[in-house]
Amino acid sequence: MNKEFYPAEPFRIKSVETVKMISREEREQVIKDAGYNTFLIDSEDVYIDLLTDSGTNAMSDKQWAGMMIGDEAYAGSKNFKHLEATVQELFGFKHIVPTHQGRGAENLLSQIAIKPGQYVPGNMYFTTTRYHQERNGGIFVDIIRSEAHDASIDIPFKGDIDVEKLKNLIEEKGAENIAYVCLAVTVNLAGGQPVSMKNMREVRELTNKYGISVFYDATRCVENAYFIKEQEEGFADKSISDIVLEMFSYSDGCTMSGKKDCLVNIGGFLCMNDDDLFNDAKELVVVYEGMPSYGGMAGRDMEAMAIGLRESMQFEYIQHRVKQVRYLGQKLIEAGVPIVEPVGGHAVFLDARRFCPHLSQEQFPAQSLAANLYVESGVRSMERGIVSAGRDRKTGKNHAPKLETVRLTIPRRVYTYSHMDLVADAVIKLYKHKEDIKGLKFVYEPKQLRFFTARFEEI
Ligand code: PM9
Repeated sequence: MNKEFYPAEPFRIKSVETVKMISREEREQVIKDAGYNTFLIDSEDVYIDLLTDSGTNAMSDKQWAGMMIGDEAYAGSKNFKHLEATVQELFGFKHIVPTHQGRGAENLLSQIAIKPGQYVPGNMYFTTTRYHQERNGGIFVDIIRSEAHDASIDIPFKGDIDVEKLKNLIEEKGAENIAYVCLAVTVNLAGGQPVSMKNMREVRELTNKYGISVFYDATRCVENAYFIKEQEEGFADKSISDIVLEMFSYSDGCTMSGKKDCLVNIGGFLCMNDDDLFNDAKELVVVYEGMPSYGGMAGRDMEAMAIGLRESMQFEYIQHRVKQVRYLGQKLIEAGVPIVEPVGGHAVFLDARRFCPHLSQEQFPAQSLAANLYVESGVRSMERGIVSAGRDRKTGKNHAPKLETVRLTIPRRVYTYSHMDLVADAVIKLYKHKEDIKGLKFVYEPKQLRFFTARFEEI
């Protein structure tokens, strides 16, 4: 193992959940019954669940205590006031509109800020984000730096926007035809790659010149802030919350899936500074989510979110979080397993192109690799490649992303380094007989966000 310092868990365990491993024969049956889609496996049949870091967080004793002071009034909940004040203080935005989760916020923002035919440039797509942009007539354009599409290039801040690409797009299409810039911190599908503060400043400077808004996808903003503190010059002595505040000062608002960096199991919100946009969002939130003082969340959920967001900014927590993920990645790198480098904030991404060179992308190598890892070890992961990318709305052709990956996503405060060792051993074992991994074909392909419920069989 390399010399990097891996801190012990900065918490002790107060409540436990027993997990069990079913037999290999049972796992073979389970994956067949699930149509080779790890989303369709029952949680009880999973040993270590690395499907996602979304809503899988362990809450603290203080958050659980907060749940008991939920104010479940239909309107004007005091927990909303607490959440609102916390987000205003930590993110610096004027307005907050609560939603049931991140995609609820994406739905609202896309409806109020995109006119049909307008472009929405972003640093790589995210599934639900692009879905709502396109559903509202937006045209997504990927303007992430080119290196982000190459799994093996190990450089810091691989999530940065290519400012030249953004400038060219604005000049070619005209500023009035850009709805807003969508800047994700960190970039999930690039491997959880962070964006530098320098890049955020540059994007702000450029968009200010043209009068274009910038909305962040803030889902993993605290993880992004940790990378800035660790790797960007001038930030080593700054607190995580000061860095987060500066990050958002270069934007006009954000969408947030609270299920990640807010350390809760459900919830989200939309933020903005503009009063008119806030009014539009409030008019719409009652249609899709609920009153502007709960937006699909219970009072107790909002209380837990307010407490969790503050906890997430503690240095000891976020340092352990990012380094635990890095520990798993480092073990795989040292064993020669191909992964997306550098290791990002929330997950280790196996590079299925190099893991399964005997399969073409049309044979869904990442989908099959995830299914095989489950059979091998009871570890559940997720495909993030051609299946997740879906089809082009106009041409009906498959998007074929350069990154064809399997994501080993680490839930927050849930697993220990021993679990990481177990996962690494399972992946390394599978890599030794990777030629046995067969290709897949669709037997059921949903029209929307197909990766969630698609079914496959072996070729
Ligand atoms: N991310 C994830 O597992 C859960 C849904 S896809 C399996 O990574 C970003 C960057 C996300 C994200 C969800 C959402 C949507 C927006 N942006 O799931 O609706 O990673 O709360 O958030 C998932 P919600």
